[in-house]
Amino acid sequence: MAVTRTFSIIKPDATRRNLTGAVTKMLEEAGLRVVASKRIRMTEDQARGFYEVHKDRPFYGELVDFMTSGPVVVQVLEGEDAVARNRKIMGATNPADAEEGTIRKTYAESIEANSVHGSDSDENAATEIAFFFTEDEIVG
Ligand code: IDP
Ligand code: MG
Repeated sequence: MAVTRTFSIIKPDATRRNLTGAVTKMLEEAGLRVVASKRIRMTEDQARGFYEVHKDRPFYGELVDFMTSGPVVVQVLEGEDAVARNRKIMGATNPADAEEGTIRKTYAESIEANSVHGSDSDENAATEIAFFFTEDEIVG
């Protein structure tokens, strides 16, 4: 299997509860390596742009409010089959449906405040990484 990259966000519900390290530890223990990381406060424009694919969903406005409600940690993760590996350790979108041992089962507060974002394809990972990082900020 090829070593690839994915994009992750530790969301405001997790940073508020001081879970940046705890979440990162679960990512690392799942075989992912943090090759870029920064703590930012997303602007409304950034959140709207990042979640553009969801603009027609009923929760879009609330999601933008949530993602700008506190600091987030944006990360590039590297590992074998990184997109699928990250989605597996994240767990289902709704923590009520997430498997035991996943980040969302362990830490998420709700379907919205679900602690982490992870890209859902290699193509989207590349787009999302480029949204927040320049190539020189990624050190493998
Ligand atoms: P994902 O994060 O598991 O890929 P998506 O369907 O891409 O899930 O949704 C993006 C984000 O939008 C979710 O992580 C969650 O924060 C929020 N979200 C998804 N569905 C709902 C909902 O039904 N109500 C409120 N927020 C939602
Ligand atoms: Mg998604």
